[in-house]
Amino acid sequence: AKIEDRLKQRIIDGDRTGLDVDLAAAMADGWVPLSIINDLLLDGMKVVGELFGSGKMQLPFVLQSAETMKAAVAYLEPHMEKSAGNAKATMVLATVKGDVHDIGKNLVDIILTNNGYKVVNIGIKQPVGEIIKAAKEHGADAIGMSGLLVKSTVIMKDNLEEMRAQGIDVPVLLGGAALTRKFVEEDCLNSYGGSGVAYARDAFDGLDLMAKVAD
Ligand code: B1M
Repeated sequence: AKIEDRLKQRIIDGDRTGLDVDLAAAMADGWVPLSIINDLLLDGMKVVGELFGSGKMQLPFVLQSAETMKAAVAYLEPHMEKSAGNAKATMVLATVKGDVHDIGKNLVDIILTNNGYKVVNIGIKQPVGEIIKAAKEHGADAIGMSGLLVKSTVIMKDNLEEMRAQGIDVPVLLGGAALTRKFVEEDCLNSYGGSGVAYARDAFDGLDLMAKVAD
């Protein structure tokens, strides 16, 4: 099979044996690391999501796919283009309470970091208190919340209310597969106000929004 198809299939199969060799071959073919992730590997992850959602794939196999994705991103990360210089702005980033999905969050981290932002990535399953604490401690210019479960969208909205109650007033970026722009821009905005809430469809959207914050 072509290298492109092989890489996508590796994510679907959770097949890490020889992954590095294929990734190196794709780069040698002219693929840049970010395109490998966005155009090939995430395509595979989409299939995994569909198979899992329709009951054709069991959770342990989804986990293997996720591990393969993580290994690929870890391999590619040092090869990504980086912009040097001082941190333009700081984001505190977390996956919300009750949610373990972190591949998207970590991509946001990598892309912002490689573009000169400071990211304080506090991990998964983070209660709002921890997010607020980190934001204060690090003087965050923005807060990013990620969550993939439908129930995470409700938690994000609650978090915004708690942040407002605690006097947090920096832009908040929300991302993750279960969110919609409408939910963020209508329902969530009402829960926060102040510096505003923005919806990021993908990690690059997140980068554009951070650029506005840093302006
Ligand atoms: Co889970 N899972 N999972 N899972 N899993 C989903 C999300 C699901 C849609 C699958 C499905 O049913 N089709 C479904 C949710 C359904 C729902 O809520 N209605 C689901 C479920 C049900 C579950 C469990 C409940 C299963 C169970 O235990 N029975 C369980 C939940 C555990 C928990 O959280 N408490 C669970 C567990 C897992 C694994 C551990 C096996 C694994 C996660 C491993 C890990 O992350 N370390 C996993 C995976 C891999 C998925 C799918 C297949 C893929 C997710 C992924 O990594 N995508 C997923 C299917 C899907 O999403 N359609 C699914 C790639 C990633 C790059 O995309 O994170 O969306 P994503 O990030 C994107 C954008 O959303 C955006 O940028 C990224 C792209 O550039 N983005 C941001 C994300 N965060 C952002 C933040 C920003 C900006 C942009 O700024 C702050």
